[in-house]
Amino acid sequence: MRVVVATGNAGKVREIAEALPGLSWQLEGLGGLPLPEETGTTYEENAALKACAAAMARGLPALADDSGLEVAALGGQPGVYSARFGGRDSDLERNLYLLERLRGAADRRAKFVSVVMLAYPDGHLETYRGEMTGTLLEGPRGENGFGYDPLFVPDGETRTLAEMTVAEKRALSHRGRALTALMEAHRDGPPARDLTPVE
Ligand code: ITT
Repeated sequence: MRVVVATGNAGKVREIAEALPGLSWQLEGLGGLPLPEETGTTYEENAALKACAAAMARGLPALADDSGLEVAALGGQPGVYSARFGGRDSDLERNLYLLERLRGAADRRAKFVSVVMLAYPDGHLETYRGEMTGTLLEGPRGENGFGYDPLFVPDGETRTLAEMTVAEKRALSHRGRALTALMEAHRDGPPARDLTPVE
């Protein structure tokens, strides 16, 4: 099956490609197709916007991920707004802004959430969600990954996500969990679905 990977984030592309080799899918890029503005207030809404736009434009199933970091001391912010946190333009600036917002905070617990959606051109949607809890350091460590990875140490680990390989991150990450659920659902072909029109 040909599947469009509907993301402009190169870090996500790497993780999605690494996580799905068990399915003999032919993953394709956006090929210049612009993604819609993320006007939703939930991960599900934004993932559906991205996946459906790509599926309809390309006439192929499309996979999108909407994700974010929820910080306990900030009441769950930045959440769905993680890519635009503080209006900062780069991962580095957003990490510095997060450190500034958390300066002196004793509670450094945080949670990553990923909602992966597979949309078909006929409008059918499959949704998979994954989460990962951990703590935020007071300074960055590691060169791998993207986004807030250099600040985040998953529970039970000593290394940040940016000190792990793509495969190590997948084994415990929010996105890895969502993609594993997708892969299991598709191991024997697409999940059975009822296409009877709703009366
Ligand atoms: P697309 O919409 O094109 O997929 P995006 O980066 O804008 O790319 P989101 O709107 O889902 O994606 O924003 C998610 C942000 O949350 C992302 O830019 C990072 O800042 C952060 N984030 C999500 N998953 C992450 C991860 O695994 N590691 C580090 N940061 C992550």
